[in-house]
Amino acid sequence: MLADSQIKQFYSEGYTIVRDVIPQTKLPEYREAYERMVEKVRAHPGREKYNTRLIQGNDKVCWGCDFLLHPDLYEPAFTDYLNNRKLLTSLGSILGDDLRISGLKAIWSPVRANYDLGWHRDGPKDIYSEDGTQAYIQFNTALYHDESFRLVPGSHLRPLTEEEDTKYRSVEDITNQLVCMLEPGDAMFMHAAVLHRGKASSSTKRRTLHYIIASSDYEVGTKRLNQFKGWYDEMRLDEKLEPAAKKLFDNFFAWQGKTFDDHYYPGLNYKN
Ligand SMILES: O=C(O)CCC(=O)C(=O)O
Repeated sequence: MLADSQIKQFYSEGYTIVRDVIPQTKLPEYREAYERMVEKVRAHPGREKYNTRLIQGNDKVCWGCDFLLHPDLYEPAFTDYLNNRKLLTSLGSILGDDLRISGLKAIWSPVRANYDLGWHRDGPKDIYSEDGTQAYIQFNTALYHDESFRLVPGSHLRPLTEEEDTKYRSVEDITNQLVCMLEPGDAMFMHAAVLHRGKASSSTKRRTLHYIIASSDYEVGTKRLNQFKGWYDEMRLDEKLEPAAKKLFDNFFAWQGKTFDDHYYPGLNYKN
C-alpha cells in the first residue's frame, strides 16, 4: 500500500517512488533472467519480432523491447514480479483493487551507443489531466542503480509552457527538471502525461522492467490482446500466477471482442 504522501505526490507531481518492491534476495534471479532476455533480443536484428526499441539512426543498437511474454523471451521472473503483493497493493492505492495488465516491457542501456530520448508525453503532446488522476500506471522497476529517468514534476496537470513546447523532443535541459534516483528493487510509478525523457550511457548498466497496469474498466490498450492471449495459453502462464496476478490477465482477456480506439484517452484533456 502507498502512504498518503506517495498518493498525493503521484497526483500532484505525476510520479512517486516505491522503495524495495523487489526483495534483495530475488534480485540475482531477476537479473540473470533479464540478461538472458537482452542477449536474445540483441541477437535478433530488426524491430518486428519482439517490438524491439532501436536507437534512431543506428538500427543495430537496441535499448528495450515490448514483448517480454513472447515465448522466445519469456522468463518466469517476468511474471513472478506480478505475484508481488507490495507491487499490487501499491498500484491498488491509486487504481483500485480491480486491475488489468496492459504491458510487460523492458528498457536497458545499449552497448554500443548512448540512449538519449527527447522530452515527451506518452500519447498526444497536448494531453494533460487537471486533477492528476490516471486510470493506468506505467512504472519502471530498477534491477541496478538507475538515474536514467527525468521528468518535470506537475507538468501532467497543465498544458506545456512555451519553453517545454519549444524543447519538446529535444534533449535540452528544461526548467524544474528532476532526475529520478532508483536503487535496485525500487519502482517509479509515472503519469503518462508528465513531461519526461530517458537517458542512459553505454558505460552504465541500466536494466529496468517497464510494466503498465490499468484499472480493469479502462477502455484503452487492446492492440496486444491477441498476442498476449496466444502466448499466455501456449506457456500455461495461468499455472505460474497467484490469484491476484491471474486476475490481471483474466481482466485483460475479458476485453476481447470489444471495440476501442487506442488513440482516445478517456478522462484526459487536450489543449485544442
Ligand atoms: O527511459 C525511460 O525510462 C523512459 C522511456 C520513455 O520515455 C518511453 O519509452 O516513452
